[in-house]
Amino acid sequence: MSVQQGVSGEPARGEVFLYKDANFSGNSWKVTGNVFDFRSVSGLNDVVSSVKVGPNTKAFIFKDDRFNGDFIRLEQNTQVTDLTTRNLNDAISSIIVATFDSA
Ligand SMILES: [Ca+2]
Repeated sequence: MSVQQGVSGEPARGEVFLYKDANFSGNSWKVTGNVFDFRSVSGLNDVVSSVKVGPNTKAFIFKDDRFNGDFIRLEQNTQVTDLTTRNLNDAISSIIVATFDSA
């Protein structure tokens, strides 16, 4: 399973932290792989408001399931305190998590 409920500390390589509320608060999930439909994880669909991406990791977050609809790319070590600023608050339904080696 590529999603675990609850996070602590900061995301490591290959990890993306999702939070239900802005400013990295509320329920949280650690994601370590692609999830094509957030409805497969209890309480996760259309609720995420803030995100942290680990080192050597990129995330693509999508408004719709199966990597459809509006999306944004988040570079390594990105922290988005409020997805309202990216027009994706309480809206994302799938994610791609990609890991790479340092140059
Ligand atoms: Ca939310």
